Amino acid sequence: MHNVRSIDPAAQELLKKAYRDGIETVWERYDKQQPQCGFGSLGLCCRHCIQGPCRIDPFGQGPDKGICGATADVIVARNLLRQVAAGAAAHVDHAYDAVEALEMAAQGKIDYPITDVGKLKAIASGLGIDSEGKEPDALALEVVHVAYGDMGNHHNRPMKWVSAHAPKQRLEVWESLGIIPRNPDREIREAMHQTTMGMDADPVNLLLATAKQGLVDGYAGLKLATDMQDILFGTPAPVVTEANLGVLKEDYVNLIVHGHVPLLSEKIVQWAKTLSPEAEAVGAKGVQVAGICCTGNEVLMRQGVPLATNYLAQELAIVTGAVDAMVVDVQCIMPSLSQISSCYHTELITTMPIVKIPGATHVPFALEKADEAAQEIVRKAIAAYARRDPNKVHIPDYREKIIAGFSVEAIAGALGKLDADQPLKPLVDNIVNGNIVGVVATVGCNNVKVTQDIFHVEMVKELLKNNVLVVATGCSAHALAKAGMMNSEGTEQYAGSTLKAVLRAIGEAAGLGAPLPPVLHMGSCVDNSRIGDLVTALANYLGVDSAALPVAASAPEPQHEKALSIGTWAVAMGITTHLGVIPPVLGSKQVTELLTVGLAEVIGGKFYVETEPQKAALGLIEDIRKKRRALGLDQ
Ligand code: XCC
Ligand code: SF4
Repeated sequence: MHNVRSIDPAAQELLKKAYRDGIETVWERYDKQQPQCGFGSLGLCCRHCIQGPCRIDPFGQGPDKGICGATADVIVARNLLRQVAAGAAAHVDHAYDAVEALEMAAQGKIDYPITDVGKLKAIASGLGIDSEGKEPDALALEVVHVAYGDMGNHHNRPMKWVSAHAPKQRLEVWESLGIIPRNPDREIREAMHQTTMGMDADPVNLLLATAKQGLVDGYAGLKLATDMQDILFGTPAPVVTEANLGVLKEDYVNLIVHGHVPLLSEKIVQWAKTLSPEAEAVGAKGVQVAGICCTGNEVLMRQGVPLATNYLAQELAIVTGAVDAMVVDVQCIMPSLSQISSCYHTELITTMPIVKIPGATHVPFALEKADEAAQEIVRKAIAAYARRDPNKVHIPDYREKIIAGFSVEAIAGALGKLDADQPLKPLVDNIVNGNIVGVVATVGCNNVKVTQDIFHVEMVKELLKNNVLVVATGCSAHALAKAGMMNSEGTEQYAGSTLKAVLRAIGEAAGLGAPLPPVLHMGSCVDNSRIGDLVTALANYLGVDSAALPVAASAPEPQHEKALSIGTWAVAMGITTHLGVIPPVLGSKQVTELLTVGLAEVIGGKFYVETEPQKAALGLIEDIRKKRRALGLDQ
């Protein structure tokens, strides 16, 4: 139960309006679920066959085995593997759509550009493809061929996307553990098979399979999706805009894009500009597009579209009464949006064949007809504007300036102003001399079990104060953006003295006229691949294992299965990965011990669970200091 539901002032204001308007939100539904099932919370419930459900008594007084004989350890490990595989499936499905889009774009079958030929060549070269004298379309098709080759690999060879992009020393570790994925679809299928009734009963073997799913997620999901999207839409470069629901405008048609895949939202951003005269014809000043969740991050990074809000406040966006249309693609979309939209004039629009919500309008999105779908959606928003009831409108007056768009290329670009030949050198030098103690990546969601954004913000304050540089993605990035930690003022306010000096120097050299923000927005959740790329580049530059770097990760408020998959990838990279919400594993001492201690011995990384923000920050700093000492950077 909550005393405070959110620290976001816009959300707080809208919660009061929701109450007045008689709207039930995620927080009320959470309260109604109390107390939540103890068996489920501990991971001790199995429904993998229909002799069950079976549950293990955590107090040792009731049954200690399922009907088939599965123990608590087996049930917990199987459940975790399924969750991580499900998260990986979501990302791989996303990536597959992006590969298909690049293929069709290169074949001239769809009206999508190949925007970033430089990135295309860089990816081709990483895969060992010679770009000399080749047209972009032809080169793109060769890259697509390799991607499809991984997706359809019927041999026992490692996925090329893994072998081409992973840190060299990591490949040896994964090879020795036998966890390098061959084909993402095959691995996900295998995980489903391995966890069905009467299969694997060895918790250690199940956890290794889970680690393999982490690699599936990291390379066939995140990395592949980002690579394809950068080629199509461009690699992000710094952009300046604003975050929080105050970006909605009373006199504009407000169109929110929500979900994860930018294939449609890129088109919507484009058509919102083109069709602006039609909005003016109905008395609006134009069309304001704003983003929720990771689709929001995608169009922020590349187009500078402002952020509306993150996961937990998606319903509250509609409660403003000022959202004319909300268009959703995939993942993290609350089914409740339909009910809430019906209490206002908001047009909720679903677009994907696998995401339909009763009560929403479905505008089917297909790559071949993307422009038509985007136009139809923008026009629906314009039409809804005319139905907006001014008496129901309340836009909270909160927005924070943000600088986003920090791809690895953009970071190298800014640092390159200090050392053009070795752009990573200034960062590394400042890590070596201790001006920057280390780097923490904060990623992942909001979770209704935690006061919205509090863990992200409070933990990051502590990290910055201690001169730790923070990079962020996903809903964590939204939280830190809304809290004013992604602008130069944030550096002055939150960064410790040595970190501040470095950020000032970089900001000056890069011609920003102000310090670099203390938290660098690296994009959506699939853009965690960018953090992976940065870690890989640092490891290769220093010639050390990524597990040795003074780098850590944290998902302070994780809710989605995808967050577990991403975290598993980070652990497989050898990185200590903090979780601020306890996943359902405590029912097994063995699994819990392996995840938080035992795994580190074989894979170098581990999960670290701490539910108090300051303590979590200090724990991560302690971990970073240990790594610094091991590298001989500190005494
Ligand atoms: Fe969803 Fe990506 Fe989590 Fe936010 S952070 S709640 S997954 S939108 Ni990925
Ligand atoms: Fe019960 Fe075993 Fe069936 Fe799971 S697989 S429901 S533990 S009998």
